Amino acid sequence: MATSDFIDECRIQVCGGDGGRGCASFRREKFVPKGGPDGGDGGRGGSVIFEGDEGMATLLDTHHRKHYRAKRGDHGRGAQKTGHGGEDVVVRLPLGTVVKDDESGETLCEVLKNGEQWVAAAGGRGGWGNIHFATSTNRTPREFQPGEPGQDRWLRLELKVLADVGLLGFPNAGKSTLVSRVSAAKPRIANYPFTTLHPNLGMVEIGDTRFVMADIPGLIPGAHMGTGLGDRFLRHVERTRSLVHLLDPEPPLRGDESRGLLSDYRALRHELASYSSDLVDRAEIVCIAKSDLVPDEKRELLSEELTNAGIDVRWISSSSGEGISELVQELAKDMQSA
Ligand SMILES: Nc1nc2c(ncn2[C@@H]2O[C@H](COP(=O)(O)OP(=O)(O)OP(=O)(O)O)[C@@H](O)[C@H]2O)c(=O)[nH]1
Ligand SMILES: [Mg+2]
Repeated sequence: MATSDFIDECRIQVCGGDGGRGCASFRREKFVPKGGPDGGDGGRGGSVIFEGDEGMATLLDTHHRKHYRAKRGDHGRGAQKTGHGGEDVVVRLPLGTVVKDDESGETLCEVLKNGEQWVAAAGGRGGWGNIHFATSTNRTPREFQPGEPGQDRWLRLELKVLADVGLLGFPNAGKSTLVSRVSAAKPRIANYPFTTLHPNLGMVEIGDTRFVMADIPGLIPGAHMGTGLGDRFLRHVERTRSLVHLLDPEPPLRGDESRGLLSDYRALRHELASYSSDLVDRAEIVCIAKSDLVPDEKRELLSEELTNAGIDVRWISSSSGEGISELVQELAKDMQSA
């Protein structure tokens, strides 16, 4: 998917159709000069309906087309004919879409299942025809009701991809490389930060177990407040069951004083905690990536500040394969026990 095609936020207007007007008419029969009322009811306006579609991966469609209006109901007619209902408009959305009221920010619905429907804007009820207004004292009522207006509102759509495992790390830590190693996903990989600009999902299969791993763009300090769009990226790992945190040994190896494994780890945990208490409590596996680049004699030096701080780390390399199958097996075990 081209980067510009991945859209995970948009605002749209949804309007249900108005109900049709009720009818005021009287029966006409031979030899009956003044028949009773026979005006039918107006038809119901169509609704705008959201439907989950597992084949969609982005909010691109709703980003381009912002207004959805269902048809109005037909007016009632004589001879007790009810107007036809207006046609519904079905808007298909990717699974994982959160629907919020644009004004209040309140979450109204989460689209999680394929085919699941939700009424985004209800059509208005049709008005009553004059047959409903006949009484013992008024046998020739001329009253009828107008149709009710359809619901009209602005909604905010936010996509949170559905994945079991989320990959976290600073830019360039090797997240995309890992997902490409353990799944068939082919994300862009390059030796500079911010290569990944939108989440990539990879399906990992091991024995009978399958799970989805989400590679997100790299995070930097301030991510929870939106620095580097971090808050938008963190949203995509909110629904995961566990996290894999990749630490990049390259900066400390080349003597970059501003970056160390423990300080990187803490900086990222700080972002998680500031973003959501849920995320910081989620099960996580901490890995030092690119182990093939670290000479044996430097391993202990690099890992000991983490182990001294009580952080359980493992070494992995998407190049040599070290630690990869153990990691995948452990994640699979977590999935089975969940
Ligand atoms: N030697 C070695 N290089 C690796 C390994 N994993 C990743 N790399 C390299 O590290 C660089 C960054 O890899 P990416 O997978 O693009 O990193 P990322 O974390 O997805 O980066 P962003 O998308 O920018 O956040 C690339 O040049 C990779 O080839 C590894 O296990 N060993
Ligand atoms: Mg990447």
